[in-house]
Amino acid sequence: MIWRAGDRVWEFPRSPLIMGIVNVTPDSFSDGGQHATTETAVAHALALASEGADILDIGGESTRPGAPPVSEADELARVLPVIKKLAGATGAALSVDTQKPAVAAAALDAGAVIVNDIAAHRNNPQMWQTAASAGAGYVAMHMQGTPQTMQDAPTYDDVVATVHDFFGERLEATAGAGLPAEHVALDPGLGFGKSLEHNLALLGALEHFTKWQRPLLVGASRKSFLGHLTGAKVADRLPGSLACACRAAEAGAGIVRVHEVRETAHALKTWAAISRQ
Ligand code: 7PJ
Repeated sequence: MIWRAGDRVWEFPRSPLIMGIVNVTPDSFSDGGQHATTETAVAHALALASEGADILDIGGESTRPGAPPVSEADELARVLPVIKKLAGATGAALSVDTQKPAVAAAALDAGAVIVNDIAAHRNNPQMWQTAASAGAGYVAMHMQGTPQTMQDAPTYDDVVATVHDFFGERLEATAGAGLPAEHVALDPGLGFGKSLEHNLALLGALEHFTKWQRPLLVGASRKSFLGHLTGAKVADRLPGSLACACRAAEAGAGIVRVHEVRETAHALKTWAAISRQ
């Protein structure tokens, strides 16, 4: 199985690719906007790359529950300067975390090779066409509701079956928009319209989704369900995040999206050494 993203081609199975999170937002829940300026975001991104990030995921819109939407102009002003500075400055592949086709298009033009679309549930072929015409990689993430409302009372008859069927529908839709499956990665969207039980059920059932023969992206890093499990505040959720990264690796996930790259790389290296026994 391969994943194509611009000039990149990754082969799976392999130890999960590490996607390092670069927030360029003043209100991001987990780092309080400390990387809010272009310079600090670029420096943080380069540090993550040197710690072993294969991919840098650059986002200009906070998607924490209840966060206000950001205008296209503001989002572009946040992410584009960062992507422009990083293009050519790092060997890590650049990903743009956006729900807006225009932001995705500008980011791909500036050197990004992956569109990370947390709104993949919306029927917006424009996003898929944008990724297709750039030959980009595309992450289709499952979300119930919108970031404004998603955690109000998430309910499913069967969360695993729902996400599984969503993946199948999305693979059809993206192919229909001209984006071949080889460009698509699938993400259960932990925390996006999911209770603690839903997140645990999805993490426990990751193998189920390998049926689609596409890399799975798992983003558990620092999420609130880890706080609900352990009582840990956002800054103290690394242990839970690492447990999830190892679980993702065990299930054959292709990509883990994380805040702490160095620690994740060490945990996954250890996991890989054990799993070779
Ligand atoms: C995810 C994401 C995720 C993908 C965020 C946070 C919230 N993109 N963007 N998967 N989460 N693909 O980092 O806690 O889980 S923003």
